[in-house]
Amino acid sequence: MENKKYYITTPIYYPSANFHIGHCYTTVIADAITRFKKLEGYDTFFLTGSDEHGLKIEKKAHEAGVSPKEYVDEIILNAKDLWKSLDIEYDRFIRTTDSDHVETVQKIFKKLYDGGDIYKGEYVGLYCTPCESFWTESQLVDGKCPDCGREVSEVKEEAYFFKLSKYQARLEKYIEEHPDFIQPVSRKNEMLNNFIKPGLSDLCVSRTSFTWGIPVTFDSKHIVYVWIDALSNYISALGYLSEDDSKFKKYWPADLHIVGKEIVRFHTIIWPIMLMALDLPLPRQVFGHGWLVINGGKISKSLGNYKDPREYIKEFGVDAVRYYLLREVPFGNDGQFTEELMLARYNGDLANTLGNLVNRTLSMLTKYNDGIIEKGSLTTEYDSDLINLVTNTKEKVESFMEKLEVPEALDSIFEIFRRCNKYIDETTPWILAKNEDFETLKTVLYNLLESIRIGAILLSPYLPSTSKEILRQLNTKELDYERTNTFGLLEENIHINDFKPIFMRIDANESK
Ligand code: ME8
Repeated sequence: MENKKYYITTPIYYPSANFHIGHCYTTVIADAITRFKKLEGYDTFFLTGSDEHGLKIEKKAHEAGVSPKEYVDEIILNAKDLWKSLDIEYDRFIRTTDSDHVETVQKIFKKLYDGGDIYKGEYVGLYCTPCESFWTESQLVDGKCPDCGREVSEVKEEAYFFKLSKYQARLEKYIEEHPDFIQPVSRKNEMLNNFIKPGLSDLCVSRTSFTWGIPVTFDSKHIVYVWIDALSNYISALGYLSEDDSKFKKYWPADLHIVGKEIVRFHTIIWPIMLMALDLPLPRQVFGHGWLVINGGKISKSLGNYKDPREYIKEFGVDAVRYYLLREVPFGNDGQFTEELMLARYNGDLANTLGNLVNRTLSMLTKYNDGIIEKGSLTTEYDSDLINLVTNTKEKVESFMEKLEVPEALDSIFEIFRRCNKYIDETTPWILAKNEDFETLKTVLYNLLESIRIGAILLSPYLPSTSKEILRQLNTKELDYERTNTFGLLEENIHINDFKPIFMRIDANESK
């Protein structure tokens, strides 16, 4: 097979002991996309991690009476535990305190300085501490930070600047000529019209007012601005400018940076300009997704409208949480999160459509054919419609995934399960049994099981443990993704006797 590579990243998260379901969104999607690309035969690299420097962390550590490193070492475990509980399979969890990252950032800063793209000056500006962002007067909303609505304060300091202005025309041209670079298109227009075209000012990229950051090697009272530090993770993680840069050579440029909409600005202005200044190719795509919202507002710690995502996992199971995140939110737009919606998706799609189908079919196989899978010699008038739908699904899923339309991809797989349920109503196996039409009955059961097998393989990137469990219950060795457009590969004469319901209905009252 041709050596196809796929490099995908999430943002690196601020260390927190209070992750909410919104934080899980980017990571679950990135995980599903990675698993899907693997099925398609790509050599994938999936990067996530934590963004550990900055004044905010320094202050929190001080309040807790520990050093910033001790503080982050402790709470970083929370992220790793959360990703594990969500079945996230990353290739590297990078921490911006990792020594290889620190070294690379220092080399990047020096390289930009030596190349004349970073210069020394004096900064006077309005700074939002919680967001670690500088704003101009005109960007403020009612005199406050446009991102979080909090107070900004005037800061004056000797600082290094990065020549964003020098690259403005080049960036604008690049974005115009590469329509896929910023997606969805609404975000591309927003970046061009609201930020780039009005003019880019040089960016202040060092700080002297606090110390928790990466020191500038040639001027040690300065530390590197957190966003320069954080964005560099996408290449430092691969060994850029290090002794072993084989991963960098293999995987860069990134195929996809998935980020929340509020940080698209950093990823489509500062980051590409850093790469241009370093003479590196730009990522193929930055995708800005919407937020998970509760009653129209962002889920947030300060609003207190969130639960630890592990509580939902305990209640509904990991795949139910993954399913909700992947299915409910139109990619690119905001999506609602409520426990009622979660329960409705669980009972409707997972328990009724899928769980019940699998259990009912295996029970009928046990009852009507002693649990043995066999192809019958007679057919029904409904077979070809079912078979066509099932064998066309692989292509449909691939075309949705190509456009990152994950909910649509997942729904087209569930179309198989819905069609199977309809096929049961159409063929009425219990009547076939009563009439002793066993050859048709075997066909009907085989077609159902084969459709379920194909559906389960297609489901594996999204609901990995459910997929595995269904395939285990089917006792099949035919697991090849490439052949999921071929019907009839499920082995005959397999004996099935070890099965149990995969999703049990949950009563609304029980879930409280
Ligand atoms: O921004 N719905 O980190 P972060 C969907 N360290 N996504 C949400 C969300 C919600 N309710 N709440 C948060 C940072 N997110 C930086 C990134 S990258 C070089 C540095 C998403 O921990 C948010 O949009 O504040 C972002 O993509 C991610 O969680 C991390 O946010």
